[in-house]
Amino acid sequence: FLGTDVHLGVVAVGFSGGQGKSGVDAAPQALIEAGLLTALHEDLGFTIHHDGRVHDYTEYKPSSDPPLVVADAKMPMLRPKTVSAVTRALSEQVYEHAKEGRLVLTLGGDHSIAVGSISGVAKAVKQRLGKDLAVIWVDAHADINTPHSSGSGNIHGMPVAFLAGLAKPPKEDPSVFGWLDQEHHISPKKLVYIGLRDVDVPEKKILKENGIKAFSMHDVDRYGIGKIMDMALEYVGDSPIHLSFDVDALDPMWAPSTGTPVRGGLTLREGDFICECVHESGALVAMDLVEVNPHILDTTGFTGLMGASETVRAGCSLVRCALGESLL
Ligand code: HAR
Ligand code: MN
Ligand code: MN
Ligand code: MN
Repeated sequence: FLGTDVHLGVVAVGFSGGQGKSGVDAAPQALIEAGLLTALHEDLGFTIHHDGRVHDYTEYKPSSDPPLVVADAKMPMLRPKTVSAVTRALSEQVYEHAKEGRLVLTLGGDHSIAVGSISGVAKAVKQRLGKDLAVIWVDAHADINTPHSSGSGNIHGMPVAFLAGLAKPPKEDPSVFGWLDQEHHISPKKLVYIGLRDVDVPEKKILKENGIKAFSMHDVDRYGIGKIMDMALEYVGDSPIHLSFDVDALDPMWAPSTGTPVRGGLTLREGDFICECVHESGALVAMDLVEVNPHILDTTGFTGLMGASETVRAGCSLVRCALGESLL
């Protein structure tokens, strides 16, 4: 049993405020009901530290949170105070696990929650190991818009910009992500994307200007997923890895039930392979699984219910692979 004596901290985040569709907040419950945590304990041998709750963070939500108009921005930021407060609370929860040396699994929720999970792990890794955290971001999208460049105002399209310090708390309300400080940040040089195929024009500019490593679906087709993982892990070097897996990186054929599906994605097997390689590196310290939306029905040729349960199944498979299931 590889997971034997490995302590796994689990945070279940039922949060959807980083985007406009409901249902993604139901994902942690669906994943847990599908047996994910039981499998991690019984089959992989992890000691699981989970408070038994799916957090909705209502206690952190401000009573009023109007769209924040930012000067020269195309769109106002949506639910800024809420996303900031929720991710701040999550950051502390994740930090509490990571500082004990636990591997941390965060079950989202939309991808805005990565501001919380990654910042909490980055801080613990700096303190415990004196190292910078590397992030492998597997996604159809780059999620690196700033409040200025975003065409939607949805914060799930911005987490990387705030984490990498490329977006600052807006002048109009500096309390929004004002809690993020140096120890929470990641370096743009320690970030690798895999699976990109729906990147906004201003995001492409941000990637280029900051020399950020990105493997698009075009690169996956050209090199094959085996070579992509060799290159990604070589780029990461000996840094501890946070794997942030957006289920929409998978083709909608495998993961139809997600808020912003994009055709031409990874097969489930390629997604599992990414997770297996990260596991095999021995450097995994945390994982997010996000954007599973069990309530979005009929997004493809699957019947609605099938699409939702297949997406939950795919999500469970990705997590199990990252935590060592495929090891013989
Ligand atoms: N780039 C678009 C935006 O900023 C779409 C963001 C994407 N949605 C996600 N994140 N599921 O990966 O709004
Ligand atoms: Mn037991
Ligand atoms: Mn994403
Ligand atoms: Mn995405």
